[in-house]
Amino acid sequence: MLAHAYLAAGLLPHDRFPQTTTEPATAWMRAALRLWETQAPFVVAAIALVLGLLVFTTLRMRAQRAKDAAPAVNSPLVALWTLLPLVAIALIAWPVLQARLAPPAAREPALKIHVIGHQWWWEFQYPEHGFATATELHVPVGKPVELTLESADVQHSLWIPAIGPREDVPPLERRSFTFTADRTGSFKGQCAELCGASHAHMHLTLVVQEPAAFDAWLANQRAPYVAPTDSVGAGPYWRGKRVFEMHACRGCHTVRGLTEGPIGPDLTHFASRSSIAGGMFPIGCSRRIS
Ligand code: HEC
Ligand SMILES: [Cu+2]
Repeated sequence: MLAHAYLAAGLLPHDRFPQTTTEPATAWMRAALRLWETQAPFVVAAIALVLGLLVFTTLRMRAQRAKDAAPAVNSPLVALWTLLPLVAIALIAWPVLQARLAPPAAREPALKIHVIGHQWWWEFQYPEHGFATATELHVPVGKPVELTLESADVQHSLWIPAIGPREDVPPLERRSFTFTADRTGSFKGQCAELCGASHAHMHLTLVVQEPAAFDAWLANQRAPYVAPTDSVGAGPYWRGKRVFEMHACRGCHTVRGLTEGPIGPDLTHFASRSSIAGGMFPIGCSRRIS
């Protein structure tokens, strides 16, 4: 409710801030949001009470000092002031701890994805299906998905606010978590650990799809590259392929069926992504790097 009130107030316009925590897509994140929404009014009330008392007592002390009277110490009141915050903290901590310590529902993942953080892009390997892609992570709705996280270089942190936990991706370590997206849609995420010059441009998009649409996506990604069919020597696709093969591109990029570059994103189906280069450029934008 409260989150929606903020949204309605225009404080968090969705189109400008798509990485919002107020539009959850997992049970975990819904619980976290509920916790925040139930506690926020009490926190605001507590702050108002404390600030109000502060102003009130300051004014009173001044009046007393003017009369040169030593302020009387009211011991029961002092005890109350000490105990009240303790009780308040316990009341806030209890549901938080409950939510944090609750063991996640152990469900056998329906899909396993290796997530590899690179400076400065996210690689997504689908080992059960034999392909890798970048920047755009596709999962089926309603199925538990296990993400295994690794870094190719420095420490990164995977954060897709709609699904919940922000998980560090340190080098030389492997971490994992499982989530089940409960609605379809596109959800923005971002590397959340300063990892070098282009860290701010290390975006990703989680695309949650109906199973049929997801299977169609899988089938397309699994397929090797398609050779250009336009006129040899003159067609733009053919010329593009030649540039790719003749220049250093092939040393870094894999196009399955054509090249096996181990460094950059797999480009076999890069035109199927909605954006490239860590989400900096939407596909189809005519930006040229001279
Ligand atoms: C030295 C290795 C290297 C060479 C050579 C290279 N690239 Fe890349 N390329 C990369 C890396 C690394 C990235 C990822 C950069 C990022 O997103 O921050 C990338 C990103 C890209 C992307 C965006 C892919 C995506 O999904 O985000 C395209 C397209 C691309 N390169 C095409 C080319 C072409 C065409 C050539 C040759 C003219 C080329 N690259 C040469 C390493 C290389
Ligand atoms: Cu980063």
